[in-house]
Amino acid sequence: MRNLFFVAALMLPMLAMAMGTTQTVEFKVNGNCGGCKAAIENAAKIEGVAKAEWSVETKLLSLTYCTETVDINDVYQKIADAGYSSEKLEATGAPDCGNTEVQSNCGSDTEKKETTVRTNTGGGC
Ligand SMILES: [Cu+2]
Repeated sequence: MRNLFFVAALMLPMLAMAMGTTQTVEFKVNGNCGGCKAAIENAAKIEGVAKAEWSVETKLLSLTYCTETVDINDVYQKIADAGYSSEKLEATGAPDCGNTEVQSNCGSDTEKKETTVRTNTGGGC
């Protein structure tokens, strides 16, 4: 019984490592309106992403994801595919945010301002 406990205690950290950790990063995505917000967040929410929140004011996307299941480059790609440039990747098409009035401005801001990427290591995932 004691042996079993010892093995379990030894296995737990290994298991946590294999399962990856939860990380939160912040990076700039060029959007303009509430429709952009929905489109960006929707594009960023691939499998393994726990939370994607984009701010109209700061243009920063806060992304919480599992390092084991998510390749962050896939998220950049999805956002670019949706028509939005990020500081990592240029948009591949025009955004469809549903806001026809400001659509000409949405996603077209190509200013590439490097922003601080904050990384918090959370629990296992
Ligand atoms: Cu928009």
